[in-house]
Amino acid sequence: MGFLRKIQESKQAGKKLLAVLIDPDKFTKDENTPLVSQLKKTPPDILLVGGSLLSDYLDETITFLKKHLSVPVFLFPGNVIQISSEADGILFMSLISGRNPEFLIGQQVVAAPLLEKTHLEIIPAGYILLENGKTTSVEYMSNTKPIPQDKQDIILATALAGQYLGQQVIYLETGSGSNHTVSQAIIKLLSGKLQIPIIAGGGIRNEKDLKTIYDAGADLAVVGTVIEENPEILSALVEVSKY
Ligand code: 1GP
Repeated sequence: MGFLRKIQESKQAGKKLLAVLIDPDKFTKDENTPLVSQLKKTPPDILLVGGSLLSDYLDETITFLKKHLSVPVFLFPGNVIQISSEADGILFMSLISGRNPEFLIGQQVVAAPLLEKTHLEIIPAGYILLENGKTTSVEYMSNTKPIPQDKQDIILATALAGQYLGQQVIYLETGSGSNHTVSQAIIKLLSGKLQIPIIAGGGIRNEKDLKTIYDAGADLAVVGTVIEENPEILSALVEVSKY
């Protein structure tokens, strides 16, 4: 089963999924690191690999992850050079909160002929960047403005537009290392109105944050920084995702 099917079926069944974001620049390709041991012990449902800016090629990291773990590995690309045929799939994102044509369609056009040559599962994703009180890497690198979290009508309209344009998931992002998660009110509002699954990421630091995100209606939550800093917390987070 492809991962899109999995997330759709989980949504229908009211089940929750957990993704761990791997930044290849911060990842050590050694099976004895606490992070890799923990990923083996309590695997999440999916690994996302990518970042706003990478200083190395992705292939080796993905090959390593595929060799040592039996979890689907999907690309979470910050730009078109972050494509690898070693992965299982790609979140094919359009940054719909922004008004920079390069991240709405430009990079996607450059990527499409490369993707056509791969076996990757391509999941069309509407990516919505939300304001979190500080300038995030995504905001700076994409040269787009995040939507303020109190502009709920604009956030909803953006997500609905994504759904009507055919995107299969909506990804709500406050940015890696953010001090705030996506607010519960926003996730609640969108999950009551959208038919497609909701992914939420940015600022999830503990079980309570994760539970709040799930209770609000997110179908897949993404954690990055906290797992880099404290891999052992993954077992508690995986447990929350299965409650
Ligand atoms: C993925 O940007 C997030 O959507 C990851 O954020 O690093 O804050 O967990 P954190």
